[in-house]
Amino acid sequence: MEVDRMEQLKNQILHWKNQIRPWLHQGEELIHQIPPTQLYAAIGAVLLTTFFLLLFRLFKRTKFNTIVLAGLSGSGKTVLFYQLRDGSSHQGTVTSMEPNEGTFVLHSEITKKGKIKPIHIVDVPGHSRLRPKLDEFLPRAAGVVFVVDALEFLPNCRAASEYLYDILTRVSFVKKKTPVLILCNKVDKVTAHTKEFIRKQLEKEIDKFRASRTAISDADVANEYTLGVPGEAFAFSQCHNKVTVAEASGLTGDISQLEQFIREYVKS
Ligand SMILES: Nc1nc2c(ncn2[C@@H]2O[C@H](COP(=O)(O)OP(=O)(O)O)[C@@H](O)[C@H]2O)c(=O)[nH]1
Ligand SMILES: [Mg+2]
Repeated sequence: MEVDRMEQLKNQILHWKNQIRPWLHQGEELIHQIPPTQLYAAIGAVLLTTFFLLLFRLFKRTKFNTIVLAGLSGSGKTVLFYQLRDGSSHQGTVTSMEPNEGTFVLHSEITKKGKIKPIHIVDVPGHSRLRPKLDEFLPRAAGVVFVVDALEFLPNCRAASEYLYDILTRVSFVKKKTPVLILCNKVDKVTAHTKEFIRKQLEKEIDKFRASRTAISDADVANEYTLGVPGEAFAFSQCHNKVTVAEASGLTGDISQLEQFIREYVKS
């Protein structure tokens, strides 16, 4: 019985083989008809396409979705973080000393239909002791939001400029051309300074830093990118990174310009 079945199977296979043989033969002849150069070109094209497809996928996966909120303490970063996440300012929460971090769909986009890409937002505390945290987050940033207190701007102008200068002169940051949004916060109060005024003051202050830094020896500034155009007053438009200015109020939830910036650099 067993032997019989084996025999049957053998015959079946033989039968298939005989049927396929002419096909194989035809295929072989066809390949022989094609000039070898054309054959190689075809194989090359297939390999190249596969390679590029793989590369493209790799590239897509490493697209950053991190937005860094930086700026002095008290500028309103934490409130903005909560507004983006929950659509509420969560008044009365303790001042955070740890980076506030989260990956979420923007509150304003929750009701949107379709697949929405979540955004990773990091609120880096402004305390100078914690600024080394920036080294961790800046390289992964799709964009940096530098929050400025538009109410108490003048007393903080120098410190804010120094912080911004520190970010804008990091060689790795400049090379990546990470976009920066200077966000003038707290515009809900009538005494808030305008974004144009704030931009000009920051430019003036950075110009002073620039002058004093270029006097330092070259060894010290090896890791530092030199800002601006020599002999010209500093303007953000001279930066390698795209720097824009916008307004917001974390308190009232008027954050549309901030959300626009985020969506420009983290596509949904
Ligand atoms: N008027 C006003 N006050 C704000 C606004 N955003 C934040 N604040 C206040 O500014 C203070 C500092 O805010 P916070 O988010 O903790 O700043 P952070 O240190 O940058 O995280 C808090 O007392 C907030 O209530 C705003 O848009 N308008
Ligand atoms: Mg905070």
